[in-house]
Amino acid sequence: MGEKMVDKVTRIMKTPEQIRNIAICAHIDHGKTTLSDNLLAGAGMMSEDLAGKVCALDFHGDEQARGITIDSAAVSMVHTIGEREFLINLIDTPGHVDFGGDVTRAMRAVDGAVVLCCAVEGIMPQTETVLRQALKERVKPILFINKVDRLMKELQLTPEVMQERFMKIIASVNKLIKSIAEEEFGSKWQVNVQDGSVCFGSAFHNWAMSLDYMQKKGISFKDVIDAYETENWKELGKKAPLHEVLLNAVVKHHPNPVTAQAYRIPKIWHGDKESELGKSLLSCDPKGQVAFVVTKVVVDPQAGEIAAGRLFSGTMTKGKPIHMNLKKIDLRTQQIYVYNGAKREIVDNVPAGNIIGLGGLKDAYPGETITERIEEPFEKISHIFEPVITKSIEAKSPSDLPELAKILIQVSKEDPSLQITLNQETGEHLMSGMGELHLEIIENRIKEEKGLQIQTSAPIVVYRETITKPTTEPYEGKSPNKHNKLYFIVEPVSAELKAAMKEGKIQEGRIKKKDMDLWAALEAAGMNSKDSRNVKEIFNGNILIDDTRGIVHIGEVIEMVMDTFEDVMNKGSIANEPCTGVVVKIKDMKLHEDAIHRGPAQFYPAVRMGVRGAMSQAKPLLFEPFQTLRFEAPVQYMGEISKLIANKRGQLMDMQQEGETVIVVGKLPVAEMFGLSSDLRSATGGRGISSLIDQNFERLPDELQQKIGQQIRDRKGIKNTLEENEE
Ligand SMILES: Nc1nc2c(ncn2[C@@H]2O[C@H](COP(=O)(O)OP(=O)(O)OP(=O)(O)O)[C@@H](O)[C@H]2O)c(=O)[nH]1
Ligand SMILES: [Mg+2]
Repeated sequence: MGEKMVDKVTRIMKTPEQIRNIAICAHIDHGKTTLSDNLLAGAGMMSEDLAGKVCALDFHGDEQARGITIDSAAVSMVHTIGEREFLINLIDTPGHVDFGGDVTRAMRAVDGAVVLCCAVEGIMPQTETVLRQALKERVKPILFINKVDRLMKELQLTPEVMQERFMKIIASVNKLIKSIAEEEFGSKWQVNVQDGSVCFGSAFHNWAMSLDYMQKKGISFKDVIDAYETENWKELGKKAPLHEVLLNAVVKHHPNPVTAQAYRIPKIWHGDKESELGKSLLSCDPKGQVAFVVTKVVVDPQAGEIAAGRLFSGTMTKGKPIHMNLKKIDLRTQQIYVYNGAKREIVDNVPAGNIIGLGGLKDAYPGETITERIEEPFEKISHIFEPVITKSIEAKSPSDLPELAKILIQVSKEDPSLQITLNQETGEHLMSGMGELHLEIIENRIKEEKGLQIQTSAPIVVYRETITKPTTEPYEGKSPNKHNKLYFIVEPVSAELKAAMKEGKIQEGRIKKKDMDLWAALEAAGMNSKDSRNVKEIFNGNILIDDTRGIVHIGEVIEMVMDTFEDVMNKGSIANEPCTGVVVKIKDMKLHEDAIHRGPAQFYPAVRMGVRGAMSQAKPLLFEPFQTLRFEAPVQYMGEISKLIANKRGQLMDMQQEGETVIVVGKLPVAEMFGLSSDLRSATGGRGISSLIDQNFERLPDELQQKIGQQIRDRKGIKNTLEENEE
């Protein structure tokens, strides 16, 4: 008997040069899971006959039933090139935008991405989104053009037209990489046929080609065409097996963890690079301090919570004392898992550079940084889109309330794109998610997988509060004892700064030290250098600036100002909805000499009064979520689609005809989008599809401001706090 697979995996894990950490990502349905299955089968970790037919990586029942991926799934496999063995740690990601948060998080764990593109559909909105997600984390893309069988079998294209189609896809992907990536990577990471960073094939029929491979094996494009003419594509799968072609390309073009961490760490970890941990992170040192980032939490019926993620530094051993930097908890590691195919196996220790699972970390959420001592955590993993719809949720039987609370905590760990809040006024739980499907899936999982009977409300949209003009003079906030006075002005965040924040160029959080990178990023987005140096905190798209001078005790009170700033930004004064796009500047402070008279009980109300008061003078308004959608349908439905958009308070942005197909881009308020997919189906005889391009919060029309504000307040059982402030 040869070496057991798990022993092989654990052996190669110790040689970083032989590791590749990759994600498979694409627009919905382009074939990611079929391809991932195929790779597993090729590596001998799944029966070849099943590959492509079962989507074995869609572990959940609902994924199988619906035929879509909901959760990202990690697997590991061994790939051999000549004499050399490589460990491929792979994450299959979901394509539906509602689950896009999982893609963002997976990108933290990997160094390379295989971007799939369906040869028939071509570049779709999510193709661009996944490229953004990858490049933001400095994850290097390569391209796989999938479903090439359909070009021949269904569309019966000639070789020339097929090649033209490939060239068009490649050119578009390169244009996107160039425009999205940071300058130094934009040109370096262009994909091309010549060097084999572009492959094409059929995940369904188990074959793939790259120029490299074709030259090495003496296969020509004509062989591919012939195989389909003679209905002999099985042969193609033997001549050019998908796993061999694609994993060769992965090994050649994707970096090993040591190479990758040298340029990824400066982007995703903002601690001191000269420190012991800093050096160890940059070199992926297995002898250094442990640093692990959780990217996915899975609740296993037997094993309990498993936190999967990337070990960037040190060696994780069983029983090691560790610190969770966000939760600020000390504990010891329990089980350490590695992946052997799709199976989890318990091991004693794993060195840096791998994707692993940790058992028994009850309080770990995705995004957590686990180290040996208290350390600077990794950059927050922030998803491009925010939750836009909410439902209230309650247990059918009141006695199940504690169980519901427990399950909701579990669910929000498994899926941090879901936000759970408790409405203090009414005592009801609210869950906010990315879209209708997202909430539907969560609801069903609570019922089916967790076995709790629940009831939910109809969905409502999530609003934002913001201000629309600057205040003219400072607003005074006074402490209840009248001994402390603070003065605030507010102004809207500029469009340029907003864009920079959305693109992740500006990091959120409290600013503790001189952060030159942040100053530079703020100034690049148009902030003046005096303000940028005084920024104290960036919170949910709001900025706190200390514009005071010579206040002796400021160091003792600034934390309290920040606490209250967050509090006010979490609950705006119109309807307790979260605020965004507000710059708060502290202009002056008059503080009592004696610390005893400026404790939290005095300070919080003073800051709150000052900030809310200033905002009430700055024309506060409600913003609502808008989605920009791409509609595609046969050209005769052009009129129907424009009508659909207009009827939903939408705006037509673009319309283009490509052959028999019309592509329409429209921007619609989410509040009018409930049931859109069935409306679209009936408007287009079932032949129209839509996909999300972008999402933004924009001003709610004036005639709706009063009405919606009142509706939200009624729903939440709050009175009009804005009027209170204006008294
Ligand atoms: N003809 C053909 N069909 C394919 C190919 N690859 C995948 N499919 C089919 O496309 C559909 C979607 O495949 P999946 O692998 O589930 O796609 P996915 O990208 O994982 O989908 P999501 O995870 O939901 O985004 C299935 O019906 C597959 O059988 C291919 O190369 N050729
Ligand atoms: Mg899938």
